[in-house]
Amino acid sequence: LSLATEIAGRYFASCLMNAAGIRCQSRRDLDALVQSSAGAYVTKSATPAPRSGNPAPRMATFPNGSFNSMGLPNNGLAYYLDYVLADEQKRPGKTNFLSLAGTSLADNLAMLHQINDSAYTGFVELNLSCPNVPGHPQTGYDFEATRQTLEAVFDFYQKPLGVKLPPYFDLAHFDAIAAVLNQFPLSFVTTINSVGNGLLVNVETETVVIKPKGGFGGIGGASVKPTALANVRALSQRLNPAIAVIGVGGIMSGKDAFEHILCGASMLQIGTQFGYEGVAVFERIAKELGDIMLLKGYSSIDDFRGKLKTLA
Ligand code: RRO
Repeated sequence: LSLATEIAGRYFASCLMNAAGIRCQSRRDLDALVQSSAGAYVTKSATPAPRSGNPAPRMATFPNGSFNSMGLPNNGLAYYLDYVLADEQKRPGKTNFLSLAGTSLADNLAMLHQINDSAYTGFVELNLSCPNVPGHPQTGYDFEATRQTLEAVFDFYQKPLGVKLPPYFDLAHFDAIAAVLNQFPLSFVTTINSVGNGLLVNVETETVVIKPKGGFGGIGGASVKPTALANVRALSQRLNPAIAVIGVGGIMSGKDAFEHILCGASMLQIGTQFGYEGVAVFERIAKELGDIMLLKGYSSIDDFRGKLKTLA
């Protein structure tokens, strides 16, 4: 039985990894991921210079999920690029993901030039979906801005790159974003980022629960799984088969992982539950997913990936 997968010709011994943003900001966090049974890691979304992010409190949990308005705190591109370059020296042939989230097209292009000119051989996950930087709408909800971004990127960028998308909620929007993405040589899309701009209310204090943006924040965890599955499925059905779909959203168990793969995911990212459980989550979910596959007689994820059936 194997949980191995492949994206853009790169092999991964496990299809489980972290989701950008959770426990991947510091070298210490990344070292723990390297030591774990995750098939790869992704670094916290980087901007050209370090950022401290939004004022605290900026994160909360609720019974069925997580809630954040971190505001892109990160140690700057040089920190993460140094880390992945050193890791590629130590472990040649292992592919990981460098996440970028410039707050302007110019910032994204400047970072991609730096990476293009470096020795880095891994993947870039270009985040077009941060919901939490005041005054910066999510690029992924603007189809023309997304097209212009990718046009400018692929005009010079030579290494494997994918995009992190916000959740879409209308079939017309799935058609529109897929039509844009299919025009470019993307290696993958990662779907979904947080369900943006939700609101939690504290009845006792009659207040919001986080400080930034008047209390609005991105929702993750169990409550977003149906939205995540719909996005994985709808994009898998519409994208050129050379573009792998990475599923993220509400994966807390092997059963959730199995559902994402049935909907078409080639790799699975774990965010909220990784935050709660730490690196032990990768072994637990691998075991649970393996047990389901064994019961069903599947020996690899390709045996059932994308094979979700509809009702007659
Ligand atoms: O740092 C954040 O506030 C953040 C980012 Br960049 C993102 O892409 N998704 C999210 O939920 N939070």
